[in-house]
Amino acid sequence: MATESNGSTGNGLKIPEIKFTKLFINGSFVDAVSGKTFETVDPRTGEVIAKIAAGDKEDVDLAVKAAREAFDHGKWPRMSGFERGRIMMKYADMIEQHVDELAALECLDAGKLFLLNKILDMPGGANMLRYYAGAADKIHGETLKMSGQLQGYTLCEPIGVVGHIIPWNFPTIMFFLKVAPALAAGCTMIVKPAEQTPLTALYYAHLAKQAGIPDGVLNVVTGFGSKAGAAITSHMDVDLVSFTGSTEVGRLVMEAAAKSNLKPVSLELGGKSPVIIFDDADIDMAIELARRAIFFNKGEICVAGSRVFVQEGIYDEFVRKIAESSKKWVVGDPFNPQVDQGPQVDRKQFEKILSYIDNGKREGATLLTGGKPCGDKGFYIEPTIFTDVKDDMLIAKDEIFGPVMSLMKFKTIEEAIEKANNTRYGLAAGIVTKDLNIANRVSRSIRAGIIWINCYFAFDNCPFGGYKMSGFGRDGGMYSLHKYLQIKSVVTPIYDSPW
Ligand code: TXE
Repeated sequence: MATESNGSTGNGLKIPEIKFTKLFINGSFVDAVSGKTFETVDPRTGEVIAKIAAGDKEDVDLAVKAAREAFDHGKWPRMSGFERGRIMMKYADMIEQHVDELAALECLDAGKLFLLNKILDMPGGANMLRYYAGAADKIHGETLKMSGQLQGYTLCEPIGVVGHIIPWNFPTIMFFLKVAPALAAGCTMIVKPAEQTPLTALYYAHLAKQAGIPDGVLNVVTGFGSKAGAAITSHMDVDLVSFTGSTEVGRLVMEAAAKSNLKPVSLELGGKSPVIIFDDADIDMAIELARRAIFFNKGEICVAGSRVFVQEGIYDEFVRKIAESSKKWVVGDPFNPQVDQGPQVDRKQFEKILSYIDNGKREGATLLTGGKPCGDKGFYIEPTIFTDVKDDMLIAKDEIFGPVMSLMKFKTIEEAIEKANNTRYGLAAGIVTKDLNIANRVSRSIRAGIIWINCYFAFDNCPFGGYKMSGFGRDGGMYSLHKYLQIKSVVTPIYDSPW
């Protein structure tokens, strides 16, 4: 495992210049009213990358004022959907024109693999803009069948000023998963990126202006959750909050919305997703799927397949082979294209994961591989697998959000379904089998927002979100567009109608 200092990237790539560090309000980059800043840190080294404006209530007030003005009197909600779509397409093209710089920024700030940022995250963000751009001129209501001499129809109107609060694990994907449908709907907005990863969000604010999105439509307020985030959720003039983050903060978001103006909220929270592997599975494919399901993005992914259930007939072979395979998973500098896993996002997350690993050992699970930090600096952790995990152990119950797999054995389909559902979460599940009937039966029985059969992390434009304490509301697909729309019924009498 090798890490490089903050000056180089471990692959000869230049560290990108940090161009944007201030709040983006009403089309301009500005300091926080308080003048305060916070540090964003390189997880490869723990060194400070840049000081970023620390937005607070006063800054959120200014951003909401700009967004309100842009919504109530500005062009964006009033222009044709076609024209909004055209600007969004241009915005998407601009992301691709800056893909190397953006991929490097996200690698530096979040410890995410440079190569995957470049081929997945940035193009993914651009394609979300294109997907919803294509929908912007197809938003319409319906004609209602009404009794008597009445005519009725519905209008789909943008919901208004939206607050998007996003996490650090997919700074680009989360940004556009929320911003793209809201833009298409004609909303105006304030985005609060996570304090760990503010860099690309500020760059996207700059590109939005270049693409022609009018001032005030897209504002970015960087800062801490308890300050800038809380100010958004309790604001009387924010019409909707779309949140992705922890279950604990999800509760606070709902509470603040209830105590202020009863704004609707959508919450995409944590997960503890099962991967269920049946005896008839192609074992090598199942091992590859299972290890990617948990180690991809260093396990910092809400739909990570953190509980792996393997049927007893192939269990021993599976354990032997996955132990070998996880040793070939390369941990190191995320700028290096040979590396599979970079550092955890920050010290807090790093320590949280290590304390769960200690807990697993204390509670009697067997450590099959990994279990330790690696390297002499930065927040790197070995890919870790526990066997002999019991349902009631903390490592089987809590979202660890790190490269830690809990491996468990099952006998029957019924047992697999029961164990898979034995969690307070319900975000995703994976099923590996060649038997169509098993696949269909299990997918209908698992209480989770997305089920992958013989694949994992396949999203495209699927709507996804939670059952149970994984939250509610859907991001992705046309469902998400409707989250940002209001339905208004319009009724008129028709005099002397023959009907
Ligand atoms: O999340 P927070 P954290 C889970 C994962 C992780 C744990 C803690 O298990 O280990 O949460 O991560 C903003 N009002 N997920 O502490 O705090 C915050 O600034 C309004 C799963 O980083 O929930 C950031 O922008 N906003 C998850 C965002 O909420 C507040 C992704 C998420 O941060 C706020 C991330 C407040 N009072 C973590 N407090 C997923 N579902 O993908 C914080 N925030």
